[in-house]
Amino acid sequence: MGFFSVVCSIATAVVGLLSNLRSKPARNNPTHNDIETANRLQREQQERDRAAQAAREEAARLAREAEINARRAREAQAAMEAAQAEAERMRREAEEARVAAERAAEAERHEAQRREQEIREEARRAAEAAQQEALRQQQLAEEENRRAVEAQRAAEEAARIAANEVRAALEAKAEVERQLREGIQPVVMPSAADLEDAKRRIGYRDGLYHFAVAGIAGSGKSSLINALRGVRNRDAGAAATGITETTLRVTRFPDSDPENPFVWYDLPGAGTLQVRDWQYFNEQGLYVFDALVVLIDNRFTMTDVAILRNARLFGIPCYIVRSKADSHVRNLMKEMGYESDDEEQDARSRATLEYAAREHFVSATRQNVRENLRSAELPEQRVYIVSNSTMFSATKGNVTTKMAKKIIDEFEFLRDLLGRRIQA
Ligand SMILES: Nc1nc2c(ncn2[C@@H]2O[C@H](COP(=O)(O)OP(=O)(O)OP(=O)(O)O)[C@@H](O)[C@H]2O)c(=O)[nH]1
Ligand SMILES: *[C@@H]1O[C@H](CO)[C@@H](O)[C@H](O)[C@H]1NC(C)=O
Ligand SMILES: *[C@@H]1O[C@H](CO)[C@@H](O)[C@H](O)[C@H]1NC(C)=O
Ligand SMILES: [Mg+2]
Repeated sequence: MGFFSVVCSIATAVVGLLSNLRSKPARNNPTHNDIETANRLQREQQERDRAAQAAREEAARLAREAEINARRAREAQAAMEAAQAEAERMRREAEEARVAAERAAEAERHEAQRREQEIREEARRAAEAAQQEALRQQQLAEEENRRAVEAQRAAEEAARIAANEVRAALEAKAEVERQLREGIQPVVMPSAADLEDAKRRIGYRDGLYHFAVAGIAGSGKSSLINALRGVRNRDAGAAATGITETTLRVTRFPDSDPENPFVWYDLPGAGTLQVRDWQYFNEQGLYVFDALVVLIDNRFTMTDVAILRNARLFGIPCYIVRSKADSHVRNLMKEMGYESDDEEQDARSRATLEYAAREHFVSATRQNVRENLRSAELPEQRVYIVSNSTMFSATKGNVTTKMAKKIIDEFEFLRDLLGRRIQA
C-alpha cells in the first residue's frame, strides 16, 4: 500500500510541472535568441515530455507491479490465512484427539484399576474362605480328637472303677460271710401279745397299708418317705432330714393325700442303735408292717440281710431300694473327670459323661445287690434305684423333660409298691 502512495505522489508532481510549463505567456517578434531559446525550450520540453512519458510509463509499470505485488500479497495473505486456518483446524483436531486419547486412557486406567480391585477382592475372598475351611477342618479334627481322648479316659475310668467295685464287693461279701458265721441267731417269734402291743404302738389300723422304711443311718429314709408322700424335705410336716437330724424313734406319717390308704413309718437308722443287727427286726416290731422298704447305701449291711431274712419268715413283702442315685452319679462323674465349674466341658460331653456314669452306677449297683443276696443265701430280687427329687416328681406325676433323664426306677418302684395296693 505504501508503494501505491509513493507512485501517486510522483504522478501528481509530474502533472503539476507540466501544467506550469503550458501556462507561460507567448512573446511577439522572436529573436534569434528567442528562437534559440524556443528551440532549446522546445527540446527541453520534448525532453521533459519524454521524461514525463517515461515517468508515466514508469509509474504505470510501478502501478502494475504494485498491483501484482498487492495481488500476490493478498494471495499470500489468503494462503497464509488458509494455512493458519488449516493449522488451527489441525491443532484443534490434534487437541480433540489428545483429549479423546486422554479420556480413553483414563477410562482404560479406571477399568484396569476396577479389574485389579475385583481380582484382588476375589483373591481375598477365596483366601478367606480357604482359611475358614481350614479352621473348620482343624476344629473338626480337634473335636474328634477331644472326643476320642474323652472316650478313652471314660473307658479307663470305668475300668478302674469297675475294678474297685469288684474289690469292694469281694470285701463286702467276705464281711457278710464273716458276720453270718458269727452273728446268725435263732429267730424269736413274737407272741400274740407282742403283736398286739406292736400294733398299738405304731397306731396300726385295719384297711390301711403300713409301710416302714428301714436302713442304716443317713441312707435317706426320711427323704424317701417325704418324696413318697409328695412333700419336700423343707415343707412343713415333712420328716426331719439331714446329717444331724437323725430319726431317733419310729415316726408315723399319714400320706399327704387323704385319699391314699397309706401310712409311712420312718425308722431310726440301724447303725445308731445299741441293738445287735439280728435283733433290729424284732426290737423295732417290724413284723407288724404290711411292707418293708430296705434302703441300702454304699454297702449291703448285716442289718439289711437280717431284715430281708426275717421279712421272709413273716411273709412280709420287702423292697430293696438304693437312694441318692443323683449324688452317686455326680460323684462318679467327678471321678471320671467331670468338673462342674469347668466351662470348657460343653453340655454334650457333660451329658455323655452323665449317661456313662449313670449306666455304670446302675449296673454296678444291681451286680452288688445280686452278689450280696447270693452270699447271704437269699433269693434274688431286684433293687430300685431312685433319688429323692425324682421320686418326689414321680409321686406328683409332674416330671419335667430335664427330670425325665434322671429317672431310673422311680416309676417302677411306685407301681410295684403302691400300684397293686391301689387296685386292690
Ligand atoms: N442328693 C441326694 N441327697 C439325699 C437323697 N436322699 C437323702 N439325701 C440327703 O442325705 C442326708 C440324709 O438323709 P435323711 O433322709 O435324713 O436320711 P435318714 O436315713 O433318714 O437319716 P437318719 O434318720 O439319720 O437315719 C440328708 O442331707 C438328705 O438331704 C437323695 O436321693 N439325693
Ligand atoms: C432331696 O435332697 C436334696 C439334698 O439334701 C435336697 O436339696 C432336696 O431339696 C431334696 N428334694 C426334695 C424334693 O425334698
Ligand atoms: C411341675 O414342676 C415344675 C418344676 O418343678 C413346676 O414349676 C410346676 O409348677 C409343676 N407343675 C405342677 C402342675 O405341679
Ligand atoms: Mg431320718
